[in-house]
Parts: sequence; C-alpha cells; structure tokens
Amino acid sequence: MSTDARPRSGLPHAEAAGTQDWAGTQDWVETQEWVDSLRDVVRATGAERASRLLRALQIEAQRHGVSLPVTSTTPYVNTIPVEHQARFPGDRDIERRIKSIIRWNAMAMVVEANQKSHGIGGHISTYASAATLLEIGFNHFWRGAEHPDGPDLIYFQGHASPGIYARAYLEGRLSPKQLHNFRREFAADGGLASYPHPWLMDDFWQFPTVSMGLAPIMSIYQARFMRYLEDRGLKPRTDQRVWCFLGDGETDEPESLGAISLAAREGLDDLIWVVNCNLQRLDGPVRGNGQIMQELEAVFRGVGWNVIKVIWGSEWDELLARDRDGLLVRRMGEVVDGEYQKYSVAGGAYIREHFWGVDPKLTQMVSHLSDDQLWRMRLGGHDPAKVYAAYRLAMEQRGKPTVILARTIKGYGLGEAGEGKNITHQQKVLNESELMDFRDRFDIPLSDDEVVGAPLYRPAPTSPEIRYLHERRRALGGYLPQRTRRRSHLRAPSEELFAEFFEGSGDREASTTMVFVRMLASLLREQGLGPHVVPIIPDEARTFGMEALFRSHGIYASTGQLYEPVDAGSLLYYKESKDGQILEEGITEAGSTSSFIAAGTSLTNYGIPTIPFFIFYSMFGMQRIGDLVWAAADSRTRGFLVGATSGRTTLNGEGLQHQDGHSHLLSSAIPNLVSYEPAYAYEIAVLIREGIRRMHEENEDVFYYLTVHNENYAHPPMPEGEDVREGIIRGIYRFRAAEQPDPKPRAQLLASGVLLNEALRAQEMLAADYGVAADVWSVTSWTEVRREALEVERWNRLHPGEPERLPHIARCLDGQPGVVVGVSDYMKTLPDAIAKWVPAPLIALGTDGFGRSATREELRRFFEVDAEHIVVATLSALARDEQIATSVAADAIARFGIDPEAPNPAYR
Ligand SMILES: Cc1ncc(C[n+]2csc(CCOP(=O)(O)OP(=O)(O)O)c2C)c(N)n1
Ligand SMILES: [Mg+2]
Repeated sequence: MSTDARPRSGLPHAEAAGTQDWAGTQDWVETQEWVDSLRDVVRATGAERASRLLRALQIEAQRHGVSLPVTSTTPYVNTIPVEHQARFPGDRDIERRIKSIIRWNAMAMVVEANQKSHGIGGHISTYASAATLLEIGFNHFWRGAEHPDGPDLIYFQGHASPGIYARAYLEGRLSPKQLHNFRREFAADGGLASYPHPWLMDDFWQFPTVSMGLAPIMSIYQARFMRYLEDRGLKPRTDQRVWCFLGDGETDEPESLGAISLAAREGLDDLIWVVNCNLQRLDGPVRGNGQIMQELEAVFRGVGWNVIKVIWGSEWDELLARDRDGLLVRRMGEVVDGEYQKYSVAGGAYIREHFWGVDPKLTQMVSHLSDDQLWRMRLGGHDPAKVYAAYRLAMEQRGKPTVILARTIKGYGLGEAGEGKNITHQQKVLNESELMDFRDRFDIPLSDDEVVGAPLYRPAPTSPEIRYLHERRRALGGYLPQRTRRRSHLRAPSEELFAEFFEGSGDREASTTMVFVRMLASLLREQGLGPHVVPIIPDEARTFGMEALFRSHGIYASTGQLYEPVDAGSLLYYKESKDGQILEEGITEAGSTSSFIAAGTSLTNYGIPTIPFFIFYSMFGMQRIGDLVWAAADSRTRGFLVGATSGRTTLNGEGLQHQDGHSHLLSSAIPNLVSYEPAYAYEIAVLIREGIRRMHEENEDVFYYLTVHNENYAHPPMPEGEDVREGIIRGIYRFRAAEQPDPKPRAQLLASGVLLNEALRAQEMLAADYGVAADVWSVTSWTEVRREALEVERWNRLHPGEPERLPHIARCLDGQPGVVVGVSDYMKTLPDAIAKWVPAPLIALGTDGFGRSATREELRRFFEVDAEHIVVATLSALARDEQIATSVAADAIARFGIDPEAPNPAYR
C-alpha cells in the first residue's frame, strides 16, 4: 500500500472514529463531548433511541445547510457486534471434520480429473473459499423437500460445484464412480457435469448458475414469483426461502445488481444473498485499489437491503474490544483489497510490519502474538460462529432482503499451491508435497503413500461424521440440491375454446398480435387452465393491445393499489391488485425473462404448474436476453415466448433498431426451443394447443417461441384436411394450390408469416399475367422443418441397409413440379436451411441487412420480398431453367420498376 495512505500516529480518537477533521484542541474537546453523549444515550436508552436522535440531528443539520457525510457505508468491521452474536448451536469439532473431508474430496476430484485428462478443467479454489459459507447452510438452515414449509431454493455458485458434489458423495447420494468421472459425462457408469445444469442432471441440479450474473437476477424474480403464487392463492404462504451465492467478481455483471432495487421495493425478505468476498476473480483482485465489500455495502444499503458484513473471525474480537480509540477500525478501513490479498499470501511477519507496523499503538496491540498467530487470525467467512450468526440474523430480518458480504480467502487451505494467489482460480493439479500439506492442514486420515493419488475419502456410515451429517439433513427435511420431476395435471384447452379462430375472420382484419391476445384472454377465462396462465409483459401491453387485460385480470402488486389511477373512471383502467394475474415488469426484458423462468419451472420447484406467456418486442428478445433464454432452456422451463411486432418489413416506421429479421436464427440455436412464425389465426390456435399439450400432457421439457405481427389483414378459415393440422405443427403445408389444371410452367412458393400474403398476391400475378401455375405453401416454421429433416437424414445415415425415409418437406414437395421460391421476413438463411431437401434449387428471398423507417410497401420493395420480387424470382428461375424466355423475366423487372443495378440491401 502507498505510504501516503497511512494515518499519522497518535491520532485523537474522535478522528480515528471517523467523526470530523481534527483542527485544534478546542475542536477535539467539543467532538469528544458529543461522542461521549452519544455513548451515554446508547448505554442508557439503547441503540434505537440513539438512531432516532441522529435522525433528528440530521434534519436539523439539513435545515442549516450543513453538508452531511455520506452514510451508505459503515466501518470496516462486522455488522453484528460480538455481544449480539447468536450462539452457534452445532458441534464445532464434528462440523469441522465434515467440512475438511468435503474440502479434500472436492479438491481430489478435480485433481484426479486433470491427472487423467490434462486440461479437462474444474475449480478448487472457489469452493475452498466458500466451504464454511455452504456448510453452515447445509447443517443449520436450508430445508429440504420433505420440510413442511417446502424446500429452500438455493442458487449455488457454479464454480463451487465440486464441493456440492463432494457433500452429496458423503451423503451417499453420489457414487465414487460418479466422482471419479467428474467432467466425463459420457463415462459408461455415469459422470458428473462440470457445473449446475438441470438439463444434464435433472434429479440433482435445480438452477443453472454458471453464466455469471444470471443466478442473482433469477433468484430475485424467483423470490418475487413465490410471493406472487402465495398472493394469488396458488401456493400456501410458508417460510420457504430463496438463497443465492455470488462471487464478488460476479457482481460486475450488470444483471447481478441490475434488479436489486426490485427486491428491496417488494420487501422480499425471503431472499438471502451471500456474496463470497474473496477479493479475487479469475485474473486477479476484484478491486485491488479499493474495497469491494464497502462498495457493495453502499450499493445494497442505497437501495434498501439489509447488509450484514462478516469480515473478521472470532480471533479479532478481543483486539477490537481493546480498540477503545478506534485506531484498529480505522486501519482496517484504509487498507485496499490488493494489500489485504497480499496479507493472505505473505505471512505473519509481513502483516506485522505492513498492517500493524504503521502505528506504535497498533504494533503494541499485537505484541503478544507470534507471527504465526497473526497469520492465522481467521477472516469472518471462514469462522462458523460468525457465519452462523449472520445467517441467523438474515433469517430474522423482516421486510427487506438481506445480503451477507462474507470475507474469505480464495483457495483457502491450498497453501503454496495457490491460497490467495492470483493463479488460484485456475489451479487444477497439486503435487505430492502440496497434497500432504493439504492433508495435514485439514487432518485427513490418509497416509503419505495414500495421499499421492489424491484418493477420495469417505468415513464409514457409522462414523460420527456421517451420522451427524445425516441427522442434520433429516432434521431439516432432506437433501439438497435435489430436483424433483413431477407430472403436470394441466390439459390442453378444448378445440371449442378457439373455435372462432378456426373459422376465420371473414372480412374483418386483424393482426396476429391481436389474434394472439384474444386467445390469451380466452385461455385466462378457461376454468381449469385460466388461473395457471401467467402473462408477463415488459411495459409494452398497450403496444400489443393488451390493456383490456389490466382491468379484467389485474396487474400483480404485492401492496395492492395504494392510489387512485388517473384513468380510474375509464373502463380499461390501470388496475393493480394483490391478486392480480399479470406480471407487468416494466422495462426489463432480463427481469421478465427471469419471471418467465420462475413461472415455467414452478412445477418442479413448487409442485404448481403454470403456463407463462412472456410477450415482448421481438427485437428486444433473443438478441437482448439470449443467455437468459439459454438458461431457461437448461432449466427445463416450459412456456411461451411471444415476439411481437416482429418482421423486418412488417414492423413499419420503427427502423434499424426495432425491426427484427433474425430472432428466428437465434432461437433456432436453442435445442428445446420450438419456434414458429405463423401467418393466420387458426395456425396460432393449433400451435398454442399443441404447445400446452406437449408441455403438460406429454410433460416434455420444451418451450415455444412464436412471432406475431402488427399488420392487419383478414384471416381465412382453416383449410380442410387432417394433414393441415399436422403440417402446421411440422412447419409446412400447402395453403393454396394453383387453380390451373396442370399447365406448364409451374412454381412452388414457400412463405412464412405475413409474407404468405405477398406469396398469394404473387400467385395471382403469375397466373393472370404470365401463365405460371404456382402452389403456395405456408411455412409456419423453417426451423422445425429443418430439424425434422435432419432427424430423418441422420436415421438414414445410420441405417444404410434400410429403405430410405423421406422427411416431411420432401414428402410435401415430392412430385410438385417447377421452380421453388422461399420467402420470409427474416434472413435468407431460414429458407436456405431447408433447401437441400427441396427437389429443385431453392431461391431464397429474405431481409438480410439493417431495417429502415419506411412504409411496409417501401420496405418490402427495398428488401426484395414483395409480391413483385417473388414474381421476378419465379420468372427468373424459370428462364434459367429454360421454361420461359429470358425476356419475360427481364420485362417483368422493367415493368415493376425494379432497378437491377441497385445495391444489395443486405449491406446498405
Ligand atoms: C458470464 C460469464 N463470464 C465469464 C465467466 C468465466 N469465469 C468463471 S469464474 C470467473 C471468476 C469468478 O470470480 P468471482 O465471481 O469472484 O468468484 P470466485 O471464484 O472468486 O468465488 C470467470 C471470469 C463465466 N463463467 N460467466
Ligand atoms: Mg471472488
């Protein structure tokens, strides 16, 4: 640390306590009097009274223009004074032994994995720093599935997974083989996933946490959703809690802290966060030149969380008690994190010189301690008594969420192998002597010979450790983490519910967004299903014409509505209520997605199935919150994502940032996300029914992505034939065949979404003006068509001796003569994705490039996807195929006023 940050020695204690600058004896005496008075008040009438007094002074000071010190941080000491510390009820000795064994096994499994396969990865140091934080929870706080209140929901830091596995191994829930196969998921006898992935270990992990920043925001909305279920009477009110573990480095992710004000505003006192403040991230210190704990304290206190700092272990209590003039506290507060990190590596003599040595009084304070004793003075996050007290207090706090900032050392116990070192995050292999040191430090009963191979160690089932561990979990209602597979009792709605949509709209024009909203309203009204539907909107309900739902179903507000809304007199007023059904999230797609995940996993987490519909501005969906959608997939979330105002040329006027022509490419990357771009009302009706059927009757862990539009047009009745329904689901069916009885030339026009209407216009133009007979196919999903075709192709590849199977798309187009044009309001990649199963070369039209503020007609002309361009594409292909004269195509280009030399819109 720099010398100029050192305090002058012999400070009067008022300054040391941080009250005011010291300017002369008179000032000092006066300050002293004030401080003494405060002490008297606390002693005589208690801290509460003192706090009121200070508030009164604050108001008075404000009145006189006195600038007030910023009070968002407290001194750099534990929030809980020793005398208020809850008594630790456990068996210290046995718990230490259990923890030590878990530490050993967590380390051993990573070492073994990397000995077997160099570079397979894994992390030792994160768990090493978090062990006490986790063990106190496991032994004393977290309730399991059989607890009458229901299980606590715990988001574990992803990189600490070896420790969670190692505990489950001691509990007998994971086999030695599984641990031996850490990070070898293909091992014949079963392996373990690197990190928490419910997709991969669906009876173990509940929450994917390893993409940092997502667990924190998901945990907030989880706690909020729990409250929502209770307030709506879907779940009994219990003492169930949500805990989330974060790394201090992780708090730099915008998602980590981005929603903490919601948690405070909603008074989510069932939410407890523990930030493992080991002061390090992957490369080095989190805030080498500052103090991450103080920074976080200010942020959390600022928005109204309870903050409990657990900085110093019990060894410091006595010294702090002797620190009458506040010198030590002041010293603690001025050392920067980079320097603190150095103390954990450099040893007692260094600490004596650099921490204590700055002031003779401080030096004197520790003169009775050896260098070794100085070095071994524990930090709060490694002291069970301190951690227990913090958790106990967090459990007792009402009205606010709590964050525990716990100071730890990264790689604690690794010694030379990495304790507190900058390389520690990546440390994966320990040499013989390092293994022996580790064994000695944690008293693992393994001989020198045994230690070499870093074997797993598990005491006998009858040993006191194992008996204690089971007894604690029994008392708390079972083991954690544990994911429960449950079957939904919900059923797809009857066809009648959507009858009007199958019949078509006649001359009435409507957008697919309006159609969807009507369907949602019908679903909400359905007797059995309705209460389980959870509409989620990020401040866009009016854009989508959903405001009628405000009044009919209410916007969820945990406080109810405390004001008379300005539009109270109108029919569709802004109604908030405690049992409101709509989650109106405000402008946070990340928060809304977190709600979506909580709702879409409520069956496994609470035994209550819900069907979330998250309706958002499609451009601000996949590309904005893609990683959360990936986490939703991993979480086995069920529900519907609805991208409204989609389509690069269909959303008119809004321009480059708003017009979505690629979200279907992004969604196609997610294996269990089923995407559709329907054109007509009956298609949406079929798809929503089918989605609910798959998710709730078949209990498939899939979710749906539907894009809907804001362009109004008439919706036809559903064409006759069972294959239509099947085609809608599979992704393509013939919507309208050519009227001419098989003349030449011919074409097949494949179109999705609104552009189906352009294809139909092109069909008429081709027939009337060019004698070309075109069939028009509605493509509800390019990606589903492709997935099915790939599936069939794979089967054919692996079964060379069997008769070849045909994918749905090939069956549709087989024997359909002519050229093929595919058009969508999305990038050309979508039609291209199915080209290889189409019997003729497919000409793809699409909207590659940046959107523009313009009318739909202008946009479609610009992106070359309007009916005229479909006609030109068809004629051009026919000309190249020598079915018509080239001049016919060229004339059409001229006739439509298309400039063949215009630059490619894809790059403009
Ligand atoms: C979004 C994201 N970015 C980067 C990483 C890679 N990564 C894994 S752990 C880590 C450092 C974690 O530091 P911290 O949050 O302080 O946790 P600690 O291990 O120190 O407890 C990084 C950068 C990741 N997993 N997720
Ligand atoms: Mg860290």
